[in-house]
Amino acid sequence: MTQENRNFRAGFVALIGRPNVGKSTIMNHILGTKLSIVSPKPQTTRMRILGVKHDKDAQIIFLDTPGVQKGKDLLTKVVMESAVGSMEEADVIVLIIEADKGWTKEDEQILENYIKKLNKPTILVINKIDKMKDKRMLLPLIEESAKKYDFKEIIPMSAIKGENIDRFVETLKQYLPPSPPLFPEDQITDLPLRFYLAEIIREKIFQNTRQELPYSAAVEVESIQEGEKNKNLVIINATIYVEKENHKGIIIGKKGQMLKKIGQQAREELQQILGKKVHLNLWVKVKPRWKEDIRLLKMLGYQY
Ligand code: GDP
Ligand code: MG
Ligand code: K
Repeated sequence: MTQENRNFRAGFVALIGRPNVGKSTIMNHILGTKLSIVSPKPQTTRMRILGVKHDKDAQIIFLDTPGVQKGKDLLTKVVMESAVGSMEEADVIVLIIEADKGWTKEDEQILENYIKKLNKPTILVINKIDKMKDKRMLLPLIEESAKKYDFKEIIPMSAIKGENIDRFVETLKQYLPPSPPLFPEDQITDLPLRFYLAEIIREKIFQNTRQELPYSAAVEVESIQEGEKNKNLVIINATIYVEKENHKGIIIGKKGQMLKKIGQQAREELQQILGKKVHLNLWVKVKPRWKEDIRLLKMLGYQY
């Protein structure tokens, strides 16, 4: 074993925080790819997405969790279980709060109900410092945070501007156990391609529709096939499930305009990801209470 190998570290990091604090943005910035979908609406992330950062001296495996949330339906329960599971699996927990909002009641609850109970090395990230009107408020917020818990480090950050991300990565490495790499170097996620592509399509629905609709939409990629004659072509068939008839109307839009726009945007991005020409066939189906359907949830990848 060389000196370099002996110093290598590898382990799991859970990014925890209420919806919209910037978990996906942080992970994507670190990985340099758009692995986790980002949107201005809360709860865009439903699945546990594993992203692997490969460095010379370490391998950091991120668990990008859905925001810790409340709700009675089965979907919420499954989502919560995966967030808790991530924390239990992790070597290091990262709690993220927002600089401009300070400690909210929900942040406090996550700290009390999960983090204090798990008692693992925890780093606090104070994200979105670019949104702070008065930068002098940062120091008091750091002091307030230090009193709440024995955080290993408190790191102010602007994920969107990339500020302090490098310092964050270096800090994380210090808390990972010595270990050989756990994943091959060319692998950046364990998320099956089918689910990843479905997430891209779902992101386009989010970005184009408003109000309560996106939360009731799910996407299933049914098949990914190579063109019979043209090997540079990929044919993707996907179904968008919604809970209500009027939601179907919104997604399809006047004269099918909305569905066309969603399809076009998704197709362009899928082509980039796959490096091939894509034919995307999208259907919209009404499935009342799909969030309660265990079989469908499994099919959509919400349960492992
Ligand atoms: P998640 O729900 O915790 O995964 O949050 P996302 O990563 O999806 O981010 C939610 C929203 O916050 C998106 O609109 C991001 O662009 C935005 N955001 C994330 N980080 C920052 C930041 O450092 N500064 C600002 N101004 N916005 C951010
Ligand atoms: Mg997210
Ligand atoms: K979000």
